[in-house]
This record gives sequence, structure tokens and C-alpha cells, in this order.
Amino acid sequence: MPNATLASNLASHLVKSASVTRTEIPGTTLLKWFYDMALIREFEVRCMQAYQDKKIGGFCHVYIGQEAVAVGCVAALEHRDPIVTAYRDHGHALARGMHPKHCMAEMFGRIGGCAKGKGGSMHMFDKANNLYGGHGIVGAQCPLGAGLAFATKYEDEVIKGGKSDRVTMCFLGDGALNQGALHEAKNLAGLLDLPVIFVVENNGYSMGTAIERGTTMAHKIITKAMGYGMEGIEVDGMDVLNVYASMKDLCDRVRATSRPAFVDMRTYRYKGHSMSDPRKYRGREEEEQYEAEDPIGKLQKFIKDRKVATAAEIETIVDRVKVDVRDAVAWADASPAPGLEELYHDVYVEKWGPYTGTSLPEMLRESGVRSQE
Ligand SMILES: Cc1ncc(C[n+]2csc(CCOP(=O)(O)OP(=O)(O)O)c2C)c(N)n1
Ligand SMILES: [Mg+2]
Repeated sequence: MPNATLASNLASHLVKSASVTRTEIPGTTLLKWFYDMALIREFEVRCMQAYQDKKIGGFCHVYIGQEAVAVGCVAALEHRDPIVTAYRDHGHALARGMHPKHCMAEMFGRIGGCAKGKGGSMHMFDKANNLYGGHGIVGAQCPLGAGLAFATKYEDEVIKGGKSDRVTMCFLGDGALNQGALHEAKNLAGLLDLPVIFVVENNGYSMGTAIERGTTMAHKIITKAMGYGMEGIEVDGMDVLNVYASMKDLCDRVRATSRPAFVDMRTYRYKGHSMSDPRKYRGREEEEQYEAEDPIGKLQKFIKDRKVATAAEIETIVDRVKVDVRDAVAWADASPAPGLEELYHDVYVEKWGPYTGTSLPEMLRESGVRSQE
């Protein structure tokens, strides 16, 4: 069934930024974004293969098609700004700077993963990079997003006595629009002036349900911001330059005003909901329409047209991505599984501390796994 809400949106929801124009973004930044997006894509293609080979267990939800959202949004933030997201989280982790080795080892359930292999695909955590998960319950990250914004503000203003200027970004899927947790979080954020941006990665489907079949005002979900007194914007999420420009302005406003905001980020997932989804609820024609809008291809064309890099230089970046992901798979393969005693670590508040399990501590050190202070 064609998804009318999606089909009508790509060209019409482009927010023009007053302060950053496409041509002002430096070439080095464009190349970094290209590397990051290509890395996420290649990483997940290899994850799909590894899943078929049964190296990855449990659920696995790939982000393929949505890469411009994580990369553009993270670029619009500062590193000290916390982010939190749902279970489709590999892209956010890599965009935030998690090493692909740690991300892949987590996928494989190995000790070298960011959560020592105990979280898996849906629970990417990286405190050093201010990434607070990775959450599997639909909408559960929304109160956490409000809580993170409350915590930064409390720390900066009450404990340190200064002015708070950190922004929290809370990503959610369109399926979370109907969860009570989101509405409670939005109410508190509006009431307490919390600097949090709720970014709805609106890919048009929650599992096999098209947004207009399960959500009121599906054609205009920013109406769901107004009731909580917050600004809402619509963004074409298939174009990283546009995501960055729109989100940079919004982040600046939230940083200055400490008022929450809401984003209808129009995007599309090219693959199924998870690895076991045959995608019978939508047609190939619709998928092809979005594949023609591929955010990586679009950025590549922009880079070439602006003569930021030649075709050969772009090929070199693609080759580097392949090597980096191959290394990540090899490293995850070589990383041991956590020992049984790991069941009793990291359950309650406890320091990361020196590794006490069965696997090789030197492997963790060499790979640069960070210890938590
Ligand atoms: C509270 C809750 N209800 C149901 C589920 C089962 N479930 C997992 S993913 C999902 C769909 C969510 O879709 P969306 O929020 O649009 O995210 P997307 O998969 O598109 O990224 C559902 C219903 C769940 N994990 N949590
Ligand atoms: Mg969705």
C-alpha cells in the first residue's frame, strides 16, 4: 500500500536555515560526514551478513536509509550535549564517535563491546561520548531525555551556580508518538523549561503499521508539540546538509532559551523493521522512490559538483570505510564472550574498575576500551 504521508513529503518539508547555507559548510566537514554515513551503511551491511551467519543473536534493527539524521543531528550538537535514542541505535553510536570495534563487539555479544557484550544491538551505551543508550521499550527513552536535560541544568545552575547551556537530544520513532511516556516527558519539559529536543525519526512505519493507520494528525505531527508549548519544525531527513542546517539553528535556540522543542524528521528505512521482516505491508515502488533519494548518494554528488573531492578521492574514503569495518568484524570475532561471573557486574551502581572476568584484559587495553571514572 503506498504511504501517502511519506510520498508527499520529501520536497515540501525542507526547512531553510537563515544562518547556515549549503555552500558555507567547509569541504573537510562534508568529507567527514560522507565517511561517517558510509561507515554506518557498511557497518550495518556487515551486521546483516553476520546476523545470517548467526554471529549476532537476538533482535537487530538496521538504520540503512536514515544515516543523514544521526550524522546531521550529531554535527549540530556539541560533544558535551547528551543524546539518548531507541533500539535502532548503531548509527547514533557511530556518529557520536563510538569506535566501530566496540560497536561490532557489542553486536556480537563479546567482552570488547561498549557494554561488555551484555547489551547487544539495542543497547549501545557510551558515557565518554555522552550517549545514554539504546532503549528497547518504545518511548522509554523520552522520560530519560527529559531527565538528562533536567540533570544538565541542575548540575550547571544549582550545583555549579552558572548558566546552563547544554542541550539534550532525544531520538524516537514515529511509533513512540502514541506512548504515554512521551506525553508525560513533553509535559514536564514544557513545564520546567528543560532544554531537550525530541527528534521523531519519522520513517512512516512502526513495525508494519503505516503512521496514518495508528496516529492522529499523521500529516502534521508537530501539532503534538503545540499543546505542550513547544516549538515544532519539520525537516527533510534525507539530506544531511539540510538536517545539519535546520538542527543547528534549532540547537542554538534551545541552548539560548532553555525551552524544549520537537522535530518531525522525515526519513525512510530501506530495510525491514528487523531482520525477520518480509516487508509485505509496502510496495517495491515506494522503496525505490526513497532509494532514489539516497542520502549518501546525494552527499557524494554535492561533494563532486562542488569539486571538494574527485571521484578517485571519494573512492579512497569508501575503501577506508571497508577496511575499518573489516577490522571491526575481525576484532569482534577475536574478542571472547563475557564470562559467567559478568552476570553480577554492572547490575547496580558499581565502578567499571579493572576487568575481573575470564577474557584477556590486554585486549581491552589495546583497543582503548575506556574505564569509567
Ligand atoms: C512499549 C512497547 N510496545 C511494543 C513494543 C514492540 N515494538 C518494538 S519496535 C515497535 C515499533 C516502533 O516503531 P517506531 O517507533 O516507528 O520505530 P522504528 O522501528 O520505525 O525505528 C514495536 C511496536 C515495544 N518494544 N515496546
Ligand atoms: Mg518508525
